[in-house]
Amino acid sequence: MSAAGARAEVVTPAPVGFDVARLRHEFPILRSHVNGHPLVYLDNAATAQKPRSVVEAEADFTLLGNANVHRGVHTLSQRATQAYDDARATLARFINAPDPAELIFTAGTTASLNLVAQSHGRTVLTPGDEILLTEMEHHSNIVPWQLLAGQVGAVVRAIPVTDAGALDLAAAARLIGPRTRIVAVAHVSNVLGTVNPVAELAGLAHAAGAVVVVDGAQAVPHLPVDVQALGADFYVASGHKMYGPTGVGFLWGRRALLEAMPPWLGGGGMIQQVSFDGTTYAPVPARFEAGTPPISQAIGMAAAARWLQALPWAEVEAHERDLLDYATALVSRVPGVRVVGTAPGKVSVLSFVLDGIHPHDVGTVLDTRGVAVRASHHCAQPLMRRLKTPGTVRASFAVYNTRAEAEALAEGLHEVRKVFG
Ligand code: C6P
Repeated sequence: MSAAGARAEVVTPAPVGFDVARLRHEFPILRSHVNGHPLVYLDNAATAQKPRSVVEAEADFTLLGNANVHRGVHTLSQRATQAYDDARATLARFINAPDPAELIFTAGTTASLNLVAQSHGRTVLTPGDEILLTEMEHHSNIVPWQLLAGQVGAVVRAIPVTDAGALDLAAAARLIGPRTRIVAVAHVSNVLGTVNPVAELAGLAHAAGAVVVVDGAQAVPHLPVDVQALGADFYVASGHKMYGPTGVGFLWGRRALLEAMPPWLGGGGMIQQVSFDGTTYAPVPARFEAGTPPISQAIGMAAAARWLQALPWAEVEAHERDLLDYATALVSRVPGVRVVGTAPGKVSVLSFVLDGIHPHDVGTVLDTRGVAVRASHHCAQPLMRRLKTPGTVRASFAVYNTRAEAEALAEGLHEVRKVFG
């Protein structure tokens, strides 16, 4: 795999300051083979692989500590409750939230965004109000707002993206106005890798009296996140993209906003008193966690946060930057490649199209060589329209990827070129 030199031309050792080979031992799947080739997993933006410590944290709880939370007087239930609440505190620290009670466990980013739309949005919006998105949003940060807009008579608008894939901040300043109530933006684009200027947007939004909802799904695995420094009002993410389990995510919100929000889902665990004359609700966060929550998954996600926090971040960022630059240089040399998304400071994602070849065909040939990429519209069809392409090929990198894997990608693309001419 590493003898890629002839085609890829550049085979230079990475300036790695930490031991990637050792780190890879924590991910048994990375030693597997696919279609007779060593797996080259470059679909991390879809879901990241999980280190042993995360899987073990979840398994230990399930095998040795399993009980429901916030419901039992028995010892096992109290221990489970403690572990679940500890997970909340860990995640709150992970994003520098001022108070763990502001962090709500959900099923993931999509569920979190729907919760904000249906609870906060439905309460504050009136007909003619505006919800401002960006052209680079994932469908999860578009459709919930469209549903809401239809329900309350609001208008959805989008901040344009430049040809390089950066947010047009000047246009944002023009679009944010007295009717803007909500500005919802991806911290990092899942297609372009663009890191959006959230703090600047928050400044503009707050000056207009709007709140800022940040979709952090693609940011938390790659950037240290500080919700206070960002000036966010809500910040959401998924466990499975940050090396944690599926089926869990979080919504962080400012306490005053959360406290003003009505429940969205009703059920056990979110009430104070229930009677047929009326029901009163628990304070946050319980008010938004109806039913048995994803307990083992929350514990696994907290283990993932601890795992991430234990990494040497300066070195991780240098490694991921090097990988992205290296892969971009190699892939750009393949005849007919056009890289999509070249915003300065972008992270972790390399999207491209190959002239005359459908992305699905590229992905299929790469798969025969064990290289896993995503080839589609990436749940961002408005962005595809803006980019005038039905889809892209997307290689997305994680901390455990190597230069040799970038070379395998580039070699595979030369092969695609040979197959399709
Ligand atoms: N993007 C991708 O391959 P969920 O499915 O709820 O965990 O996350 C949804 C989501 C929201 N926002 C962004 C920026 C995302 O990237 C995603 C998930 C995956 O790009 C699967 S479509």
